[in-house]
Amino acid sequence: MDEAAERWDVFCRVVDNYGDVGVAWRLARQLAREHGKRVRLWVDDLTVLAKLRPEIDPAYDIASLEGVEVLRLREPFDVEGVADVVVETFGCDPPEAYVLAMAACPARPRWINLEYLSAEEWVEGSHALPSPNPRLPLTKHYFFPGFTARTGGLLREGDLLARRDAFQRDAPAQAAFWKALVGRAPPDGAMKVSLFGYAGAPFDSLVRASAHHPGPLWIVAPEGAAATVLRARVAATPASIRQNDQDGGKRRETAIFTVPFLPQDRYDELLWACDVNFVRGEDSFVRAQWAGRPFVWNIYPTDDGAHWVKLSAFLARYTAALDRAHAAAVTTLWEAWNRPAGESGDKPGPGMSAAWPGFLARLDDLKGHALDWSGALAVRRDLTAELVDFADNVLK
Ligand code: TRH
Repeated sequence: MDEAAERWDVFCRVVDNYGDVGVAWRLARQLAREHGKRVRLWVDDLTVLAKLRPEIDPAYDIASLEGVEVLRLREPFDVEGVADVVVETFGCDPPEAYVLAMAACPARPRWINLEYLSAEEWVEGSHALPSPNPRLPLTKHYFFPGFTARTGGLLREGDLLARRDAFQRDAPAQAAFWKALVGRAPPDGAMKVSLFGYAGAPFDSLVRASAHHPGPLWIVAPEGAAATVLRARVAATPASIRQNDQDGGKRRETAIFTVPFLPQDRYDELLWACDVNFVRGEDSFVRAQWAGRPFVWNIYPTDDGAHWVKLSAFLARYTAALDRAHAAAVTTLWEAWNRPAGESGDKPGPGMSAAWPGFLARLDDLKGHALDWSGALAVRRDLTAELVDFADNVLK
């Protein structure tokens, strides 16, 4: 550890699920590994980080992982030094005692709020704006991830695409991955689909709509809402049919695998190994784009319906280079996937039965598009590099 290196404190409070800490961990690791920063990552719920990084034992308040000091964020907070740069993720506010200590520093730390990702146009106008503290001599700056040059970009490790390409070119590595995950490699020509979504997504309808796929189709769901629905479905399927499902898809049936929640880096491999990825929230949504494979986004639903605007904004960008029929196939499936299930649970999905085969029928072209999309995004500097540049050259 370089004692002279710039100190960064990254704060994370887990509001729900995995994305808050998923993003905070990725950022902290990259700051340490690729930018040589001395990084402390403060997380209020280490059990969630432990799901993504099983090396973390949530029984302990402190751990060291990949050059990052991981600490439990608890209140009252004992301030042990203030960093040069302070990042709060998703407006989570550092503890009051820490903020007071920031204000008391002769050289005020640079304070950044890393916001949520959106493809909406207003993001460009809000990115990098200052927000002076009403009580203290401190200014916090908003930093918005995004898809355009006038936003903060997307998290992407320096070697990510090279590792992806190497894995996707390496058939034995993929076979070994599948064997370790589900006990065998998929049959030739199998369509592999990963499934991660929110409770209420029409998982059951997806399986039903897969039945007519002309070839073996594997659906793989890490532990969570999708796995719960699929497990119940498998349990309710007569044993004779289940036997067919388990034969590796040779008889063209859909094979369903529920697997444990994967460590975060292994989840990337699942995305790289699949032909279509159903993802959700924020971080898996971005990882699916870096996988360079067609994907379906289950957006985090909000009561006021604002998520539909966010979904449309992304779809408009993502489908802009597609012809009308391909764009419609993507949009129709994404809208069907995000439509809430009926009151009584996962009813036959409005539209999934047509939308999914329509999407699969265009998969070859959509694969090319997904790769082009990730290539176009990768031309931009990644979010961590943008953030370091912002801290060094704008805030200093
Ligand atoms: O878990 P999410 O729904 O997290 C969220 C919430 O929507 C939250 O409200 C929002 O604030 C936040 O995102 C930003 O979905 P997300 O963002 O995709 O995060 C999931 C993380 O879990 C991501 O880092 C990938 C990781 N993951 C694994 O490590 N292993 C797995 O097996 C799976 C399925 C996911």
